[in-house]
Amino acid sequence: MNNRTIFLALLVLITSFAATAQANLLLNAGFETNGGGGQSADNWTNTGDPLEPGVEGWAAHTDSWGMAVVTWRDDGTGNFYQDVSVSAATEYTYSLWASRDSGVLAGSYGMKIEWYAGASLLSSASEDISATMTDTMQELSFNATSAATADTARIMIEFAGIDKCGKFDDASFAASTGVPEPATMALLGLGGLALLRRRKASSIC
Ligand SMILES: [Ca+2]
Repeated sequence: MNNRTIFLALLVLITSFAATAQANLLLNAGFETNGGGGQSADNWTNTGDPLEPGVEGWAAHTDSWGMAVVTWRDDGTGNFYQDVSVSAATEYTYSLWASRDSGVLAGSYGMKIEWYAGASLLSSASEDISATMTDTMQELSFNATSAATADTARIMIEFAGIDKCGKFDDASFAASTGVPEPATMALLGLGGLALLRRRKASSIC
């Protein structure tokens, strides 16, 4: 196998991985279209008593708006979510950028996915992000496999008794199958380069 063949083989391999990258199923994932400061974002439902979540410019990670959870409206308990259609028994990756005000946090923040068949809740998966969130925006994510008969997922941020404001933006929910981690891509690239160098070193051409 010559260098050109190896290069083409690597190109096909990387291209095939790229072709399987799955689309973000969430609409208005950056909360940019909304009812104005303190209101809900289009495609998202906010709950609370009264509404703790609402869009704010100061909660943005990118562009103009992010979803904020404020502590001054009530008891710091509620959620915001969006429903999307899913395939059954399929692994998905849920990620978003998040931060919270500094200081010791009372209560908890969580990323949660609820799996439904029609209107029936089948099961859920959640990740407590209270200890991970800091006062600097960072991307948080976890993977979960949909229930055997699921056709809908409710993608949610929930909070209970929190006393520090939260900021959320750039959410993503996508099938995770076939998408290599960036580290895997980097290793593939390094491996390919090493292979080419070794071939070149031993080449008599
Ligand atoms: Ca945004």
